[in-house]
Amino acid sequence: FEWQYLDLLRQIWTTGHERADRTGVGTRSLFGATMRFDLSDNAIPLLTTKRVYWKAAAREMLWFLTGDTNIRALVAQGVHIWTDWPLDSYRKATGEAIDRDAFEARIIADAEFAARWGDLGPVYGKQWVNWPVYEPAGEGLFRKRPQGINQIAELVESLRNNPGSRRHIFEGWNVAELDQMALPPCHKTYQFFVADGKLTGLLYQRSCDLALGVPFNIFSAALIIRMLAQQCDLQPGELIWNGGDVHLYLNHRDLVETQLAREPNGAPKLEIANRPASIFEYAIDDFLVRDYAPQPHISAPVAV
Ligand code: THF
Repeated sequence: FEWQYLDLLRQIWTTGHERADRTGVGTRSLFGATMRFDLSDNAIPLLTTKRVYWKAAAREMLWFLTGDTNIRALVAQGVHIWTDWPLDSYRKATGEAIDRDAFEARIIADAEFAARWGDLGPVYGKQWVNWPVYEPAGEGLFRKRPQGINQIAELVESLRNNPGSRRHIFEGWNVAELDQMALPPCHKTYQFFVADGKLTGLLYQRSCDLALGVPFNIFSAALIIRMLAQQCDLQPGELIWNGGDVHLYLNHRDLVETQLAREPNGAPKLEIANRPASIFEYAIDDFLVRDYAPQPHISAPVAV
């Protein structure tokens, strides 16, 4: 499976369109790419040509499913992948030259500070499990219903009761709320397909940081397919990953060159050790990765 990723890495690094991007770092980009990963026999798309911290990705997925959008719960579990965005807004708003560790320490120690500075706005989790709904309140006014739509709960129901449906979708791109989000969703649309007792998932990702984000995103997408399959008594089928703007940041040169000099080794497996009563009750210890002997981690800066 991993050659698909490495081929895309090489292709974009050697032939991508070089352009200035929102972050000011500069990228090489390709528009439109597909990778397919077979998930049968517990196979999981976890890269072996560098260590990927899959537990951070799994914790992030569980955090999405709680509907939480504040980084506090992630930081408390040692997951730092969302810290840079709130940190950046805090620095810009206050002019304070606080470092990342000190910022995270305050997020943990001070609930009020976390509420003020740690929230990403109505990002993934909020839209997935509590998509806002407005109801008429008379005189042409509308009010927000206390509880929005839980797309994930509805998806589980539709997979169980109407497997042949062409509407097995959950969506993060709430057009009306994009301006309140720290970052509009990158992995924005998930669609599912049931055939021969197998569940296949397709992810459409509009913006793809191939070196840093995508290794997390493909693992997470495979994980939610596995969780949904288990909850719906289906076998895992495939993950189809569709990227829109797939790019490499110019400051990821060392990572790209190091990784392209390596070859994949082994085929990691994911076991799910428990079957909780619902999709919302998984815990990190339910996930066991086997046969994972990756080559060393390659660090690279994240563009904010
Ligand atoms: N913005 C950018 N520029 N890249 C992204 O990958 C990205 N994401 C999310 C939102 N915006 C993004 C955040 N997800 C890492 C991994 C995933 C992220 C953000 C950062 C990262 O830095 N990974 C490092 C270190 C991991 C660790 O310390 O645990 C790595 O080497 O994998 C894509 O969804």
